[in-house]
Amino acid sequence: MDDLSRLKADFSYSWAWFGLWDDPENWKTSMGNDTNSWRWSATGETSRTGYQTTWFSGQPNYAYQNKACVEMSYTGRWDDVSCEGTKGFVCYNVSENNKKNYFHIPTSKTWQSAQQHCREHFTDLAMIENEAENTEAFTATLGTGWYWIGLYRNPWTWSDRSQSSFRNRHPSFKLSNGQHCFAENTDHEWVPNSCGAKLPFICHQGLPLSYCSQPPPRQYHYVPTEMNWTEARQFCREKYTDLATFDSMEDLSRLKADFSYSRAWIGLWDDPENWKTSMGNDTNSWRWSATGETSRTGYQNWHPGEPNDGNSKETCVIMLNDGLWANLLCVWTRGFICYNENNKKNYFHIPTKKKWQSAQQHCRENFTDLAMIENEAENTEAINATPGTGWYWIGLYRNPWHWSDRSQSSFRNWHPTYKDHYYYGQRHCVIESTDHEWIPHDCGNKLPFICHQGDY
Ligand SMILES: [Ca+2]
Ligand SMILES: [Ca+2]
Repeated sequence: MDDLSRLKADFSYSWAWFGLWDDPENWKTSMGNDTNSWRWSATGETSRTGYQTTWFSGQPNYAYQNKACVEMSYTGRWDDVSCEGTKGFVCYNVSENNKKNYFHIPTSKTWQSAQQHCREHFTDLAMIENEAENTEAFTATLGTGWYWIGLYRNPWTWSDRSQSSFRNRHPSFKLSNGQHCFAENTDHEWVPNSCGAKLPFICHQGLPLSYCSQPPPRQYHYVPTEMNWTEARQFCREKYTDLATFDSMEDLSRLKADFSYSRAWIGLWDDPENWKTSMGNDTNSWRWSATGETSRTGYQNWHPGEPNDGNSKETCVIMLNDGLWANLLCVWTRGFICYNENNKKNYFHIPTKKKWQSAQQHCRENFTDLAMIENEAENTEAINATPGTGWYWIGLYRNPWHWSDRSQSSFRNWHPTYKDHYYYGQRHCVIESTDHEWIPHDCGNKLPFICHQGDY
């Protein structure tokens, strides 16, 4: 209520959105894995197998007030209903050979009382993880009524994934099918509404308290099994968090292999998918100097065979004399094309030969930036601004390398030979030496590797 007392709108409104909702994605079509997904009473967790029987027509629909509980119908199909109703139920035991046995209890009880009864006399309310078990559970019943099983869910989650259980319902709070988002009135009382309705809304700034305590540092694990980079990543993701990410020399100082090795994979790579075949939208994709962002239109005009690996990381782009593009080492000196933007882009050829970065600086001081080109017409205008007899820098570039776990860490510890982006060729994955210095390497080689566990 403290939070609600701090709310103050500076315009008049009758209803406003806030972050509570019951995303149907997590329970309508699948056995999801979110806080508002279906769970089994015996484990308190979402389904391990993902099994769900055919639901009764139009179900699950969640059109009541509180926790949702599941009943098995006279045909064996499932329906979600209010947990407060009373009916017979199905308990289960697990036998020595790990087989579930189901027992029908005809006494009418609420879901929670049924759960208590099953927990006292059996393992729990029926857990059903495949079609055969559903048939057995159904066979245990009389097949003439409705019977509780152990499936339930706690509806509603916060958009920012906070765990807050605080609720302030409007006195006449009532759910209707299809109302999955919450609005508050001027008394800050909450009612469900159809998410598509247009309303003003309340945002919040600041992290939940749980974010304030620093999580424990990443744990590193050397794995002696030799795998290629992709296999190693798969292994790390299954057993730990991901292939190793590093933020600092301190991270490196914590590395300790318990077997001898000469080179090991780490999580740094330069996935060619993001820059070889398209303009891409990843951290290592092509970007325009003027925006620092990947292309808004996706327009590209690469020369056949470009962009390529060359013998190095060619991360700057030139326009050839026919208007086609090629990637090139940024340290070459070339003339270049700047542009100004006033409603329409105007292109200017500067014949002075400069490295890409100096060309960028010149354009930024005298024009808008190095040429940004977002469609065919602009490309024609840019090449027409030049004599068309040489190669000219344009504003396209990229930052190679990113972390497998998508961490933003810019920490690098390259082996001295590889600092300047030479001698890379088709080596898109990174190994570390026993001195923890980094070297680009062919992703297909089989090597030991380092996984990490934890986010920091
Ligand atoms: Ca229902
Ligand atoms: Ca090239």
